[in-house]
Amino acid sequence: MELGFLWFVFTALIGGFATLYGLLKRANGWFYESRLGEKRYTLPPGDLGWPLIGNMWSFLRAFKSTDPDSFISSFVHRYSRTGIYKAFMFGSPSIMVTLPETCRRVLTDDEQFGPGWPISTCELIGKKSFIGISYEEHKRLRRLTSAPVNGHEALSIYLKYIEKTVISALDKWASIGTIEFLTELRKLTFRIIMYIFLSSESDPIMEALEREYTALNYGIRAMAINLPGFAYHKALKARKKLVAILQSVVDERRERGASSPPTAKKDMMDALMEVEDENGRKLNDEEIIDVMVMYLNAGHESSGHITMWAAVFLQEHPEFFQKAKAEQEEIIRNRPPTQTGLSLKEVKQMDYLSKVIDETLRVVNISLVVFREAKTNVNISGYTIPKGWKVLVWFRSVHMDPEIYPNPKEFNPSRWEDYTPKAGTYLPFGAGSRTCPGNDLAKLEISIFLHYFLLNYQLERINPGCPLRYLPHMRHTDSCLARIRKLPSQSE
Ligand code: HEM
Ligand SMILES: *[C@@H]1O[C@H](CO)[C@@H](O)[C@H](O)[C@H]1NC(C)=O
Ligand SMILES: CC(=O)N[C@H]1CO[C@H](CO)[C@@H](O)[C@@H]1O
Repeated sequence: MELGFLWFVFTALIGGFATLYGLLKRANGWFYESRLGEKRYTLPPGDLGWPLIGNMWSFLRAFKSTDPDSFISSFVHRYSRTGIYKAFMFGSPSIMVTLPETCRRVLTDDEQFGPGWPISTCELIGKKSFIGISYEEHKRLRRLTSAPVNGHEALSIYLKYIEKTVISALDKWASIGTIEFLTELRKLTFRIIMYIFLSSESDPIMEALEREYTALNYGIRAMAINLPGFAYHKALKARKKLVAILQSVVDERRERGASSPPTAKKDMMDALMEVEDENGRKLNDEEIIDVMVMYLNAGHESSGHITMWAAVFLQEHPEFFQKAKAEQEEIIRNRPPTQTGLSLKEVKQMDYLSKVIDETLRVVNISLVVFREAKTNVNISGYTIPKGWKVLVWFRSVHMDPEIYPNPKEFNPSRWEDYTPKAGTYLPFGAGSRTCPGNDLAKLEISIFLHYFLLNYQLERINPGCPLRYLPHMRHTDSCLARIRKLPSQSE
């Protein structure tokens, strides 16, 4: 009797918890889907996870593990290879697209999709940067700002500066001994982008700014918790400092304004301060600063990473290293005796090196995902993307798809020989109207670096813990210690 009652209470409790668990697990789905009416029945497969956190727990767990792709593969396993799934990410109901056709469709359709970065990211990058402004404004500012860094011809102006900076950095590292490789590379790429955008070469300013950017980037990849001690909080503080520094530059230029000779060299900051729209309106300080904050960040962070991985991959694959080096030696051999240093023409002849970089961009998958938002209800392959939902364009799954790239995790530049990727299957710089405007600059920088690295140096990774995986929060790769050794007597 007694026992029977206890047993009853026990099963009731278990049953209660199970029901509560089941209810909670579905609550998020019900909450966001029920308001869609009939459309809810044509949503792609997937699940919206738990209330408030959605699928973020499994996302973060996967990305802290050794197999980040387990996050997407769990969707593929549960719901089959539809390439389009519903989920709840970064605080919003979202649709994730993971196949070439769907990724490309979303990226190239400006009518139906606008930028959709999480509010926390906009707060850090800037509401008046490219991810926060209107379609027309974006188009105008993009035209203005991308010309100076787009196309190899425009870049020939910067080639000499990049070359000089690369040579002296490598030389310095070789004399120091052990360095934090990624940190040093970020400083190098930052110096280059500062020169192009701000004509600045002052070391103290550069180091201070670069430090703030490092904090900013940790914050972009962390949970948006604005409490002391958390990465996001530190990132907001870093942004404030960046804005203050850039504001002082704007102020100084406005003051100098009329007095400077019209022949003085103009950089990106000058261009932004001068531009007017069709109504004669100029950009205000906030707009100028947000665009600069964005460009200076986008313009060094990824390039630094890719350069590091390219060097590491080459060093770890002697056969590719030798092949790439032979190509660079050939370039030097064919050089007219009167020429000093690299020319743009030579960079264009670096066929094999270009494949090494393409392959690095594919494998390293640094830009894992970009965000859009549906402006209307969209029908993609028979599924509805509801108006207002986020769309996560998951490049990484495309680059790691074994049906497109056999043995995808293997670094193998030769896969690019006589191979042109089909539309949408290679997206390291995105696609459509928001394709990375710095893609040529990035490739140029990396090529120049690898040219001198291959010819004269060798890399030695020191701490065995230095991981080969890429984590969205990059502390681990930062501490990748390395030694750059100069090879005895080689041509410069
Ligand atoms: C290897 C290095 C780089 C990689 C992998 C990379 C990747 C990307 C990707 C995937 C996007 C598209 C984002 C989207 O669709 O929302 C993008 C946008 C952008 N990138 Fe890069 N990027 C690199 C280097 C650079 C450099 C050197 C610059 C500076 C000139 C730069 C400036 C930008 C800007 C301003 C945008 C925003 C464009 C827009 O929204 O219209 N990036 N980048
Ligand atoms: C999407 O478009 C296809 C082809 O036009 C159509 O057959 C399908 O019913 C549409 N689906 C939805 C959910 O609107
Ligand atoms: C260099 C690097 O981080 N590559 C990663 C890209 O994604 C694959 C698939 O998960 C990882 O295995 C690689 O380590």
